[in-house]
Amino acid sequence: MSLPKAELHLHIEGTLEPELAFELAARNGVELPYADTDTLRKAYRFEDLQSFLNLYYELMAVLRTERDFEDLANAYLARAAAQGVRHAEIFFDPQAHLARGVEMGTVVEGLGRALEHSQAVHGVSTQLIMCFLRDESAASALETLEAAKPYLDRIVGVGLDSAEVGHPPAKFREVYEAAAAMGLRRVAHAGEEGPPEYIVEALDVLGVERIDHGLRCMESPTLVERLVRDRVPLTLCPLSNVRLRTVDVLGDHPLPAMLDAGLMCTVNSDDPAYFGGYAGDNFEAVRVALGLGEEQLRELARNSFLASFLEHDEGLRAR
Ligand code: ES4
Ligand code: ZN
Repeated sequence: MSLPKAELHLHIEGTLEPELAFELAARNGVELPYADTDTLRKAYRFEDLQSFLNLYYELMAVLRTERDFEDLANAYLARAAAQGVRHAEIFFDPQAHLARGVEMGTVVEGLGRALEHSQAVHGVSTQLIMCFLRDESAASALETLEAAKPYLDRIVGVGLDSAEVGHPPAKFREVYEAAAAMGLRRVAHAGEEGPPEYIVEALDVLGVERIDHGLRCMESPTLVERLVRDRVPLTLCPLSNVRLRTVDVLGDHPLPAMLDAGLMCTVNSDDPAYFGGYAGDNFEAVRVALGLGEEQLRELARNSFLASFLEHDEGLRAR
């Protein structure tokens, strides 16, 4: 599906395909506990968010050098471009790398090398969003923000990801206040596995401009009303929801009901190497499984540019 679109919910570490994982493992002398790419791909069966995160963090062991991060981002951008992505706001998880002794500079400079030439090479404009791991402490998030200071010219905003339940947004009030004071934009995962109250907290306490996932807002009519009134964008990831069993089958996904309710929905790929598809694959999957028409698909694509952090005139150009 090559409708021009922006991708607003994409974890760069979640674009690590098995083939590249083995290539980087060999290059870095890292031993992977899987015989080959087929065996690894067979491990991509998840019970819930945590069972996915375990593998996601395990495979990061192969990412060690600037060149690794550059190769990872280039591979993603080529695939995204082929599926109509014109602009990508890319999440990365520095704490997961710092914990392995990989410095902030290695990650940001490596990704930056790919992103710098992305417009010319792939026809995709890009921005970086640094995520805090919500199952780590607020103090660790603050240290991470501090470590990012030399690289702020390359980072448009902050996000919040990893295991949601038991880690409400309010835990990160201070670090989000600091990020806002530094001129960073704010988003957060909320309402993926966590309750609607986490969405409210992300808006009220963290001051986020978009909600990543936000699926469970549908359990609260008053929250839906607020999200519609304030045009708060939701970055939905349909194939991710099925793979992580938030939704039983794609045909049961609430996207059509969400559009009917007037919510500002976008469709994104989350961790495409793990969940069975890139941005265009997600568009195509919802078109087929949910019977979305041309007008709804165009609305989703238009929303993606409107909800992006591009300036209005840049957004029109990317489209
Ligand atoms: C994630 Cl799907 C999802 N949810 C929360 N945190 C994540 N990190 C990478 N993918
Ligand atoms: Zn995500």
